Amino acid sequence: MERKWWHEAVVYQIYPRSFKDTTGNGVGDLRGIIEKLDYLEKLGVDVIWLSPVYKSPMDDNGYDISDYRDIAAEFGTMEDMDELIAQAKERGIKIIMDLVVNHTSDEHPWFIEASKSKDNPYRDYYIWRDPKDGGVPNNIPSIFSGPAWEYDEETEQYYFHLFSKRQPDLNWENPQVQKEIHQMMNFWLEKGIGGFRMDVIDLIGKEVDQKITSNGPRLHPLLQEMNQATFGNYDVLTVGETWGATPEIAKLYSDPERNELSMIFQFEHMTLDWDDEEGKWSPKPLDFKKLKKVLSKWQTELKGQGWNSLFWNNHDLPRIVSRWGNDQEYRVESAKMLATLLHFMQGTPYIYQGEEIGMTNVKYESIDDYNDIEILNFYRDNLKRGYTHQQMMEAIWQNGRDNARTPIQWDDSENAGFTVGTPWLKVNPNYTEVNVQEALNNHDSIFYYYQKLIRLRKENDVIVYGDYQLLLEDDDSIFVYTRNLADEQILVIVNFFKAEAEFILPEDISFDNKELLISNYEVDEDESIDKVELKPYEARAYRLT
Ligand code: TEU
Repeated sequence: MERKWWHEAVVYQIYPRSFKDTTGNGVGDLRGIIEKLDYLEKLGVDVIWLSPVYKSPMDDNGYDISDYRDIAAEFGTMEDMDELIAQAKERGIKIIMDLVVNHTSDEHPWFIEASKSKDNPYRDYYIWRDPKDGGVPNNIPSIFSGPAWEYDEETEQYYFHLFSKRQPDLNWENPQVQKEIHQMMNFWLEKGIGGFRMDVIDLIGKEVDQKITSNGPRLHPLLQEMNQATFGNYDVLTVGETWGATPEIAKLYSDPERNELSMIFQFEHMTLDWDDEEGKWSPKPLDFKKLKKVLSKWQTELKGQGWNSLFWNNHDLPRIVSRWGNDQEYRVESAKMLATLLHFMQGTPYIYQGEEIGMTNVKYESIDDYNDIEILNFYRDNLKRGYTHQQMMEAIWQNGRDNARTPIQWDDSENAGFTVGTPWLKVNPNYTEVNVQEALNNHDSIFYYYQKLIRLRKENDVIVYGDYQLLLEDDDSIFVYTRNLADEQILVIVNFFKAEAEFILPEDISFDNKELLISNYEVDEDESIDKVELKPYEARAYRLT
């Protein structure tokens, strides 16, 4: 496979609303990001994925766009955006934009026009259907609760929305829609951005009358056309968000021969502790062996025919240290363990803001302290269905999206140094202990551990290109794998749990020399690894030659 710059890159996701406020309005902004570029350069990342900053009524915090070519006033101006791109470039950092084109905001001029009448030239930019038997055209549900259809009194038809009713789905069967989106993408590419993260891109080939929403028949042709008309003409990174992808589907997107995307985000490992039917609001315990199996399957299946993205977190998911680590006694050790496990795998690693200092989930008592539309809709609808407040709060504490969206904890001053005003979402009360300033002052911090992982990837081709092999598949508590390239081998050993565990070196691993690359406890370099007693959440990586 031809080598690409993004094979070797590490990406950092910024959720701008929660990153750094410079105006005192309680909302993070572009100037706040510019101010923190030196921090990101120090961490060593190559790319920033910027969650949406476009003009938006913020029904879904920017994933509802009313003008793709303008910046939301609360985030700044287009001049700020241009400066961010330029200043990042000076530090060798590329900016990738969030491309949200499954839907727009209901305040987008296209939708305002489309709603005016059945024969408006923009009507067909969206998906409209007549009522059926006096009700919804069919029973497709919205991902944010309730039906995916909203009735428009004025024109006596329903329009389709897979997310909130203020996020009407675009009609991708309309060539005019395709053309407008392609032009908009080129507008951004011409500014010199590093690529796109493509929001719910697996939904654009939908056929609503067939009740097909994801992976529809038109999806891959649409992406190939998009590639040709836009980013295929640039050397950029494209990553599609695709919740239902299997490795087979992933190859359709990311096999270089097919000219679609660089890679996708797959979520198979991220839903292992969700109920098969009820989903995230009904969590179940993680099956650790299944996690090993799933991650390893993705490693081996895409080899040579696609490319993985590696992530534990994003703005929709709970904080990994609270989810599968230990956010109390072993917060630092377990955060480093999880980082080790992921960063030695093959693929492009994504770090979500705050992950590099081990930020944790929050537990607010009152529903009024939450902001996310998904949380609020779930709460409202399930209260009606007879669930108790306590039941729902437990689910929200565990899997609510606001866990990831609390403001970044910069220091131990009021509001964690995020804003001098009132933050739009409450700051996690642990900011006096967990914050960037503390991390930068402490050489054993999670921050410096991530910095080292990033550096190791830059210095060792085997981490980027080596073959992956899972070892000790049936072990209940440790995750062990190797990466191999020519005569080099990396051995990663991780105890996933709090209880101590024993590692015994498999017989087929042989070497003359070993070098400890990184570990989250003090380790004697000369210690034999034939048999190791692993401490709680202990992680080590060796280079064997
Ligand atoms: O997420 C897609 C999506 O399906 C999520 O809403 C997900 O289902 C849910 O959070 C997990 O239960 C993308 C964006 O990442 C998300 O922030 C947006 O709200 C959504 O699309 C709509 O644009």
